Amino acid sequence: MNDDLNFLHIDLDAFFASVEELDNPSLKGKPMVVGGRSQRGIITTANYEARKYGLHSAMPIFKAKKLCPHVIIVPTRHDKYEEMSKKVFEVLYRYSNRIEKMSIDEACLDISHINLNPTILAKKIQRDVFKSTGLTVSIGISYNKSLAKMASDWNKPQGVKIITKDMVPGILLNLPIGKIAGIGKKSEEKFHKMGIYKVKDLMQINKEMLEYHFGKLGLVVYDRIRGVDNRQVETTRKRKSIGIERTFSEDIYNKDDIKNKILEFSMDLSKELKSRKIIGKTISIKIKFNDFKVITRSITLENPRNDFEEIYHKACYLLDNIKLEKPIRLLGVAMANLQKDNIIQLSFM
Ligand code: TTP
Ligand code: MG
Repeated sequence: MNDDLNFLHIDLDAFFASVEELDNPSLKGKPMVVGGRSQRGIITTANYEARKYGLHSAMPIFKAKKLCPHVIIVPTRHDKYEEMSKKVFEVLYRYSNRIEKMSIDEACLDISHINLNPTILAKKIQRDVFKSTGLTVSIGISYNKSLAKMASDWNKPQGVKIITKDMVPGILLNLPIGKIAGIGKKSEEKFHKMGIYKVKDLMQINKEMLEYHFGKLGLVVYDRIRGVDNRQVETTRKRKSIGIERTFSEDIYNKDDIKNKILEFSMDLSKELKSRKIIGKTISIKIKFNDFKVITRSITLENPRNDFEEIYHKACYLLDNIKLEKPIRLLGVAMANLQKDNIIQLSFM
């Protein structure tokens, strides 16, 4: 096992700005922010060029213009960012079914089942996301959720950082307290007023004192800086099945024709499962007759599979046990009872 390094946090680099650069490459290398065009607008994000001038998220546009008069301002296009975010998550689901979506550009993956060196895995994911979307990401890997998040922010953009148990708390001591997940702007200011700026200052404060001043947050912070975080990845989507289903332009009656369709669907389904690195135990078929009566039949295998031969043979077996009394207008083949295929082959890299 990967020395308990079961958490992978991924965060897109300058997300909204990078999407805009993809659509308009002439923006690359120039200071650019995404945000409202009006004077009262604020920046949603700045590309890395603009960050050199001190521009950042939530800064008013008028201030950005003062700091960098030649900054290019691009209006926000949420639909486009949602679409790109979806594409990124599709890539991530090829690696793990246990994914927690933290925001539009951020996710935490449970990678406990992946037997790959974590750096190789992170680089592989970076390459795959880039190949599918043209976007770059930073990745952090650690033995708990908050450290993985911190690690993903470590050397942006395109960073990979791994935090192992023996590195904590040493590696955290010189960090500004604002880097600790859970400490927002307000509590950061409160800490500053108490003369606490860095994690090493926080380390000096005992648990009772932290609880007294910050309540529950104080206790969380006390644990976090000592590398204690027992939260699990909260799966936000759990697919129950993956299937291929189609309504025909003309009803089919002939059994050989139906089997030909099953052959085609089984191949597509197997390809889909393999690309997501998923195996399943329950194969089912669904038939809708031309009077709209629907029949589904399923069979559960001893061991999970995703090869087309098994899907095809079992689906045909199910078909053979259905009385085909009328022409059919819809056919579906699906796999349920899914699990992640543990073996990620290095040769695929
Ligand atoms: P972030 O991941 O915080 O920022 P980022 O991806 O632009 O840059 P980084 O490389 O540092 O990760 O946020 C993701 C997107 O969310 C960001 O591109 C724009 C949007 N956003 C806002 O709309 N308002 C905000 O205040 C922040 C912080 C982000
Ligand atoms: Mg980001």
